[in-house]
Amino acid sequence: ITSPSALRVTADMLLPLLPIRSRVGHKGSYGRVLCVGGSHGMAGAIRLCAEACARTGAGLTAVVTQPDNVLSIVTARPEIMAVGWQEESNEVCDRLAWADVLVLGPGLGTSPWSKALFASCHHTDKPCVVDADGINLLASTPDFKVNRIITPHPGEAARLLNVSVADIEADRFSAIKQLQQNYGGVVVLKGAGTLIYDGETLWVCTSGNPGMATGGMGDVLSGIIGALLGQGLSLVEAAYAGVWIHAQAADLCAQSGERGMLASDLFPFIRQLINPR
Ligand code: NPW
Ligand code: AMP
Ligand code: MG
Repeated sequence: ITSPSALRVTADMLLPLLPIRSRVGHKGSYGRVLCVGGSHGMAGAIRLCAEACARTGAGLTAVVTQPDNVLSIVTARPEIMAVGWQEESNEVCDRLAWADVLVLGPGLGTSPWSKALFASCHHTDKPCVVDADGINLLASTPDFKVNRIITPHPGEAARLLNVSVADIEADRFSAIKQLQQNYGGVVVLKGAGTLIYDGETLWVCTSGNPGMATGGMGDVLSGIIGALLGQGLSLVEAAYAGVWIHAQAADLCAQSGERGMLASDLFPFIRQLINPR
């Protein structure tokens, strides 16, 4: 898991990065984050992403998704602003203009609707987290971007590099370096011993546990990272602090057992970690 050249992410790195909640702060002070995704059957992915974002302290969280998903998302979490997107609609341009940060991909799918929505958003020069099907669509239209974090699991990393999962796992250090060279920005290579690399420094997170091997866990991570970008952390700070908060929340959650953990079970622990006593 570790390499002599990798810096280990630790608890004491987090607090100096989190902005103080000023007594005169308002919701516009802590980031407007737009989460884009959730095709048919995957409303849960974008809802988990958006709720994780709100629970990590973002001032305002919005979702652009399949029209059918809007009601379920806002019913379950009325704090989130959700709008449905159809291919002829300008809604996503308005929302992109509003946003400080974009999280693109959880549950997005790879259908023509997904590809059109991806194309409408991905040109942004705002700080951006690309995850899940956003990564799969990026693999078919590769580009190099500085202001972006990509968060592949080994299956997605294999698609980005056009190699096998076994190749990625055989040498995760070479894989993340190749991903950063090809795609730019910051790369988070997920899995036990998640790696973070910005082209200069390699970080490793040794927190986390196999209870995290459950659907929606990665969608929560992308929302956490989006919220940290919204609160003014740099790309690499948001990436390593987000990975640590996510993994540490999962370790606290696993104190009552790794089996049967749910991605949404992490929310109270995230809140505990970003508000230490
Ligand atoms: P295998 O065959 O399992 O051994 P995909 P996805 C391989 C949404 N979701 N970790 C793996 O190998 C996501 O947001 C919606 C993970 C398989 O071949 C995406 O938009 C949910 N995979 C969409 O579903 C909850 C690994 O990679 C492939 C691996 C698809 O995302 C679930 C899996 O990758 C989900 O989050 C590793 N360590 N190593 C919801 N509630 O709405 C190898 N693989 O095909 O991109 O599928 O990750 O589920
Ligand atoms: P995804 O596959 O996109 O849902 O992401 C899964 C998340 O859970 C990533 O953050 C992984 O690093 C984490 N995860 C999954 N399995 C493990 C494991 N065995 N040990 C540590 N972290 C894990
Ligand atoms: Mg995922």
